Parts: sequence; C-alpha cells; structure tokens
Amino acid sequence: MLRKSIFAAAMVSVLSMAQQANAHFQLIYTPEINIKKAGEVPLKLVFWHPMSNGHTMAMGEPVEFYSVFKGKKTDLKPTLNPITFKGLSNEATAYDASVTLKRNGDYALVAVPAPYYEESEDIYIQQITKVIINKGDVPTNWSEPLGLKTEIVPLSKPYGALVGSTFSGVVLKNGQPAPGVEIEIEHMIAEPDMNANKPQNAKVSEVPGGAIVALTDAQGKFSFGIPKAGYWGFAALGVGPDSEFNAKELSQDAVLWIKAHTLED
Ligand SMILES: [Cu+2]
Repeated sequence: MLRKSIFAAAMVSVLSMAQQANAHFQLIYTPEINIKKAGEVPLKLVFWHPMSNGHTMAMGEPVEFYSVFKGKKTDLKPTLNPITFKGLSNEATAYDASVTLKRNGDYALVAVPAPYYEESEDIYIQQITKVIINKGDVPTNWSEPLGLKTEIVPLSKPYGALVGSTFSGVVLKNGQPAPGVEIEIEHMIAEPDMNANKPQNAKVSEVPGGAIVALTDAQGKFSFGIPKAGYWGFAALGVGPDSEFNAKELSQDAVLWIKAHTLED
C-alpha cells in the first residue's frame, strides 16, 4: 500500500513536470456555440496557450478537418484559409474555416492537425480536436463517439454546461476507455477576435500550483467542476495509438472544447 502510494506520487510529479512545458491547446473556435439560424458559421483553428494568453504555434496544413451531423461526414478542408494569428508575444500561421448549418441538431467538428515539432521537448505533438456546436436547441448525437484514434466523449452536454456544475467525459483510445490518463484543463481567458486575428484582450490566467490536471479512473472517466463561464478545453495527453513521427516521439492527444454558461435568475 505504502509502496503503491509512493510510486503513484512519484508518477504524478514526473507527469506534472512533463506537462508544465506543455499546455498547448489546438483550438477550433467560433464565438457562438448554440446557434439559432441556418447558414455559414465562421471558424478559426489556432494552436495556442489559451489560458496564459501565451505564445502561438505555427500550424501546418491540417491532415483532416470535417463535420459530422447525424453520422454524415462533410469535408471542411476546402474552407481552410491560412491566416496569421497575433498572440501577445508572437505570431504564427493559423487557419480560418467555416461550416454550413442546415438542419437542427449537433454538429461535431473534428480537426486532425499536422504533427507539430516542439523544439524544447524534441517531440512532435498532434492534438486530435473536437468541438460540438448545436443548432436550434435540438440535441442529437453529442454523446456518441466518432471513431477517432483517440477522443474525449462527453458524458454531459458539452454546449450547455453551467457554471457551478460538473462536466464529465470518457477518454477513448481506439474506441476503448483509457484509464489513468492525464487530462490538462484550460480556460480560454481571451477569446480570439474573428476579424483582427488576435486575442480580444490581454487577460492572463495563472492557477496557483500550475496547470489544472485531472486523471481518468479505471473506466476512463473524469469530472471537472466548472468555475467560470466561457470555453474550457480538455486535453488527454499522449493517449493516442501513434507514438512516433519522423523518427521522433509523438504525443498524440485528444482535445475537447466545451462552453459553459451562467444560469441567470
Ligand atoms: Cu507551445
């Protein structure tokens, strides 16, 4: 028992040190997640450190970018347009894109970015990223896995989270629950300005004790109590099945974005 807890503590500290250097989050961003009208919704793909309003990383052309509506996949790659996103400290290539919403229901957006070479760690990072937007307040498929190499499947509605409530999800690797996985959690403190391609403000959020981290349980599940309205990102680190790219280590992560709202009186 004692040996086990010492081992666990040692593991946690090793993981924490490793992920200090991380805190990367692939964004699929749109200002409004609950959409009323049919039409084209603007999107932005940015590889960023959203909670510290930190440096932005250059994206290569995404390998895949698509929407899934009631099981039907639509390629969104033709809508991709490279832009320069100007963070507070630097600027880098990001992408504009769009999705056209027609019928009511859930539209899952999935980005499989090109692996990014992180020089400070000498590894590649590939964050397979998902956000579910809704049209017409009609929930349909948000709780269904999409068959990604790795993904976070929500166990509570990801576009209708309330401040003070708990968000739960399950991490899958090749469709199977992944226990003991480290989830890094970040708040998008400054949302991107869709026209100016920069953060809307210079706010920075620092958490005492460093990054917010949760671990998945034996069933691959995790929970997080949401303290603040806005977008929250969950990154399951290194859980994907691919572990090598260009003869270097690859961290293949699963990212999910949710949006929390304040319940008005
Ligand atoms: Cu970085």
